[in-house]
Amino acid sequence: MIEKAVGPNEPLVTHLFTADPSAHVFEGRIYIYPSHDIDHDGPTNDNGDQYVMEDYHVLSMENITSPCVDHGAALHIKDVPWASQQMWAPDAAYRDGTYYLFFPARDKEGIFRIGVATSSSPAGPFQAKESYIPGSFSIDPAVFVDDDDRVYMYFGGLWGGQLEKWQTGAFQPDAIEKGPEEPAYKPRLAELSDDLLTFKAAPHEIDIIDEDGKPLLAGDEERRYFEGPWMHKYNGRYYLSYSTGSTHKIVYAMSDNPCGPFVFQGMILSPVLGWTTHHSIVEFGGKWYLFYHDASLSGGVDHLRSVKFTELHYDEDGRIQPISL
Ligand code: FUB
Repeated sequence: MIEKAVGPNEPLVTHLFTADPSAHVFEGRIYIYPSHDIDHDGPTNDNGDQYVMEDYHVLSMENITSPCVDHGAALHIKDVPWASQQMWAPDAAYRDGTYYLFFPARDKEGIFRIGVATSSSPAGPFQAKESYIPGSFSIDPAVFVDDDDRVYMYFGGLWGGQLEKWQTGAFQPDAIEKGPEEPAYKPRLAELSDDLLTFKAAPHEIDIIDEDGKPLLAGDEERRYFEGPWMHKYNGRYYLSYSTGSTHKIVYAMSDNPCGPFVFQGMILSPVLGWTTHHSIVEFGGKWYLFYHDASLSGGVDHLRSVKFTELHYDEDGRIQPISL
């Protein structure tokens, strides 16, 4: 389905609710890989039970002012042998003629895992692998291909995303939450194998520190990592951006190394309508864009969100100019 031309800060599509946009330029077009929000009568809670998504649709735009195309259902949970429910924020990557869709979902035991599906087209449809990536857990995979062709997956989300239940390296359903003075939970990083189907080694934590080199604390809710990581590179430096969750901001930290440590910098996007905030950053035609979601189209229903974009600017030191909508 093709809709009218899209402007900045307007829903890319209005016939679907979409969230968690991961934007990439493939074959000269902007492709957006969002979650597909659906309505239901079930509960809303901190466990994220309201996000009951069952499939993915791929969106694309010829350029930043053109209509947005919905390429239809690209992968349904009934076609993912290992998954039971909740297809949350996905991402995509390309290598050697194949497009890879990375996505989290709960396995048959209710534990979030990260799976892969492949296609010969960036628009799908995608064919899921039999099992999730061995050693994967939690949510929100963001896959970054570096200039040297090494491929990294950043992932992890608190609360519904279960990251705090993995502190020992094994899933602990009754894990005790950290106190506010303890170091914050950290996002995870794993380098992908050459075929992008497995991790080269077990995922490890990434350090996010303040300007004095101290780790951010769990009680520092204005700055600490919550979910929704994204990695991009600008002028040779690595930018790790993410959601602060309970304070509803998109913030970022910088490093000279894709593995960190990352030094906290500041806010990219102020809170939007709705509890969640989730974004991606992409360069197209020499300009930089922030793709994000909010719940304005549904009148504030947080599990019925819409993907939008806005232009992003850097200052001369490479700092991102904060956006307040
Ligand atoms: O869409 C479900 C979850 O909400 C995502 O995985 C999080 O990043 C948040 O946007």
